[in-house]
Amino acid sequence: MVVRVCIIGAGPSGMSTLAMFNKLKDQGVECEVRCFDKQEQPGGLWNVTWRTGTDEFGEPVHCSQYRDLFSNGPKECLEFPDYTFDDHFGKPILSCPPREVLIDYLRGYWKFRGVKKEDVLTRHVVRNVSFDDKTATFTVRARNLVQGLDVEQEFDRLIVASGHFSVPNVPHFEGIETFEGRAMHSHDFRNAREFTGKRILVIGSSYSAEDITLQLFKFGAEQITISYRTAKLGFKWPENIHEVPLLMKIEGKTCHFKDGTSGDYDAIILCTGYKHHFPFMPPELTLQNGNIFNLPNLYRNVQWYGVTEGKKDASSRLFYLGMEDQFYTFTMFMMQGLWAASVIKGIIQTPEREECVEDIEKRYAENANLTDCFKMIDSQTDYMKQLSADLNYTEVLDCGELFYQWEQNKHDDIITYRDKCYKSLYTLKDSPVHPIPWVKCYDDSLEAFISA
Ligand code: NA7
Repeated sequence: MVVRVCIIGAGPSGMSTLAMFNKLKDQGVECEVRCFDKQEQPGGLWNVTWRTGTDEFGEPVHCSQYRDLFSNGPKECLEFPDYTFDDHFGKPILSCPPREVLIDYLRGYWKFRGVKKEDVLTRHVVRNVSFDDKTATFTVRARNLVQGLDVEQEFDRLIVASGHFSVPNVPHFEGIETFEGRAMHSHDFRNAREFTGKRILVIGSSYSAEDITLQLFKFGAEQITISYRTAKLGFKWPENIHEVPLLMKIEGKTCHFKDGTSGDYDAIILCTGYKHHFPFMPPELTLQNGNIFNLPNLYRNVQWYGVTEGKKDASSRLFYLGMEDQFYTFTMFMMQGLWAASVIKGIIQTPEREECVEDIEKRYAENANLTDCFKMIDSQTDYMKQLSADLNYTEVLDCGELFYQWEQNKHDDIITYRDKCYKSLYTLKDSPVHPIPWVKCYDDSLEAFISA
């Protein structure tokens, strides 16, 4: 019997899973894999567009990236053991490359693993999924956006890999309706040049707030204030950047903060994160959580068990990929894809439900201990080791030390941390140094970066 597998989403997670099904093609049960994606080409968030709001088909724009985005972590922390950056580019490249370099590398990896264009039905948006308890099958209905027609197909397994950094979390602040400037979410941020010479209020204190602040600084914003809810980012900022407690109220152009201070701004950028959002899934099979490391209802953060209120099982046949908060990225998605493919093909066995549920609950409770970035790094490193152990995977994937170095470099100097070099786990070579420091590097093209 051939197992029919559906993957929703052709970003780094979905494409890695296709790659891993290829890798395992001669092992275990035969599978027929179909992947749907609403965008014009695979790549998920790594496809950038100028569009915001809705796309040319009236669908919500997936993109949350922007022009001039350079990796905010070393490429050595996301390098595939079986296909290094040196393999792809034919020479050593710098540690924090721009977006185009990273998507080019991903494309190279997918090709290396034999994923073909026709493996993904692009411009197909999944509208509805239902699960039949009796037959343990999923019915997936997708709209062919180009032809305006629906396709419906039955599957034995479902892998949801549609991402969770695409649907913005947009809190309300008193007076924002009458703010006399531009108010927007980071999801719609495309080009820092729009803010040159302006006074900007950034709300939030995580990666989007940090990187958008740096982009604004690089492109000459006059003044940037970062307003945090829980904790400061705490870097040594240049003098025109400072951090204040949470925004309480807006009057005209004036923003009032929790510590009693206030200031006038030309724009407010909400860097307040994203939502798990799967409108095509039945509610009882829908993952709903904030951006945390150990997710509820998912064994190994991947295989669904309907444990929490209102949820139900899907005969262990439903998988979510790439839905946790992340230090590890491409390699973690690859390992999750390998894990899911190995379970589906019967190459590895998972424990009985009771043991899986116990493990999910234990890991979920551990979120409370993840109180600083080093604990988070250690926890996700342990998770990678756990996946490796399940799969008997012997390549080294432990980037704990690299992440520690990276955190240290950021805290030493947030403006220059991207100019540092890191050693590849696989080639054991240090990356070269960029001839132009990141803060002065205005050409983010692949060509410019590779020839630098
Ligand atoms: P994150 O990492 O999920 O962070 C969301 C931030 O938004 C975090 O600092 C939150 O503060 C803040 N937040 C959320 N709701 C509010 C309200 N109501 N008021 C003030 N602040 C709020 O999302 P990012 O977009 O920064 O990063 C997403 C991914 O993009 C990241 O993993 C990288 O891979 C790139 P809190 O700390 O919870 O108080």
